[in-house]
Amino acid sequence: MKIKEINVYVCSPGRNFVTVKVITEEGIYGLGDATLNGREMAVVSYLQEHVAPCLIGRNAHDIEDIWQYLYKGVYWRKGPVNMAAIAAIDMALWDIKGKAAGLPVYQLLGGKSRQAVTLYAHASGENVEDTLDKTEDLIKQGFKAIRLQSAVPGLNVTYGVLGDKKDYYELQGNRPLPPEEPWSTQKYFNMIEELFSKARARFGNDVHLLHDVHSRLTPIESAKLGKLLEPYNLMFLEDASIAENQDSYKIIRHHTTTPLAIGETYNTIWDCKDLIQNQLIDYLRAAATHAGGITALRRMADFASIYNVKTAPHGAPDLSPICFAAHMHLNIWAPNFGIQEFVGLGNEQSKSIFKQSIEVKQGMAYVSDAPGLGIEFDEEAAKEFPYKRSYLPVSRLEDGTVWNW
Ligand code: GCO
Ligand code: MG
Repeated sequence: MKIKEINVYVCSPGRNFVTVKVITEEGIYGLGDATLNGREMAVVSYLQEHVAPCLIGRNAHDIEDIWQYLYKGVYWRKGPVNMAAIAAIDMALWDIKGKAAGLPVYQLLGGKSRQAVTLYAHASGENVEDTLDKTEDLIKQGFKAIRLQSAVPGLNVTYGVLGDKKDYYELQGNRPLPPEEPWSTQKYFNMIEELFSKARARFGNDVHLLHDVHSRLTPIESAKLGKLLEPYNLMFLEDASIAENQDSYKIIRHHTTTPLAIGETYNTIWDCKDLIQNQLIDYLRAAATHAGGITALRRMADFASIYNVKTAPHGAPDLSPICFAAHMHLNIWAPNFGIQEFVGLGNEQSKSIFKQSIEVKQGMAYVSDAPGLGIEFDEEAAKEFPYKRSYLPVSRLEDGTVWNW
């Protein structure tokens, strides 16, 4: 089954998505997501100029060989641009293989380990009470796990909080230059315990609670936070600290039994090998789009499984519905799947472009038996929403020092 053509599309139904379509001589095609938020066009050009020409005429069934060819074969390994490009091609090839076999991708991975995928939703509020009200709404909708974020009093903007924007699409829709946002660890610590103590008092112990620190703390501060939140029994604390130095998580681990999750920016297993092998984390949040696709995530999940680390794929709105579909197939298969982050199936514009076959009921997601990834991409609809340059914010401490966003 020879690859005949590879097309790359960028559309912006509220925010930018990079989509790859690999077409075979037989007419079977596959779709992949190559979205790298704030750096989209670098991946587009990498794919068009450097990847696509090498793949024309190759056998679309050779998923592993093509992965290795694009990873080992180019000499320049790793990196977010490179790995997003490999990821998109890889997803598209799994989509093709599934369509050719008449099977959903999860069947090719080994079949179902569970009937449905547990999701965690986001409650992000202007203050503690607002976050708790939103949590209550989500519990009423049937969600069993909820990530709580609240604006930090004294800071005019806080990560994850919508302000006057109606959704995450509007939040990032129009940022032709990176906005700057303040950070104060002290102000954050003044708010955070109240959020979780009030949540447990109001909702009891049955609902899973989670929290994303977004890498704002140093390891010893994360250790302190983990200890402080232990009584509130979090499912996990996400991105407590940056782990470029993977050993630094020993400091956090040494002090707290609060479970730790990390990995949404990781591009390869090498970013988290020590974290996993030394059992310094509990959940791996790597995303198919940023870590080399289904082939790479499957390998990471298997490696993690022998160290009791579960998977919890990134599910932010800057991953396209194609990535979400890829995650669903991995999630339904992976014996060590933990939980999937969920921010909805997209806004109306994105739903007009990406036709998802996943169903969400009572906080659980169900994958369909459609062959391949089970998602369609409407090229004509995509043309109505052209690319718009847009950036993630930059974070600064109150004295002006650049900090981790
Ligand atoms: C999450 C993430 C996102 C990121 C975003 C950056 O846990 O969902 O932290 O909200 O900020 O994906 O591009
Ligand atoms: Mg996160």
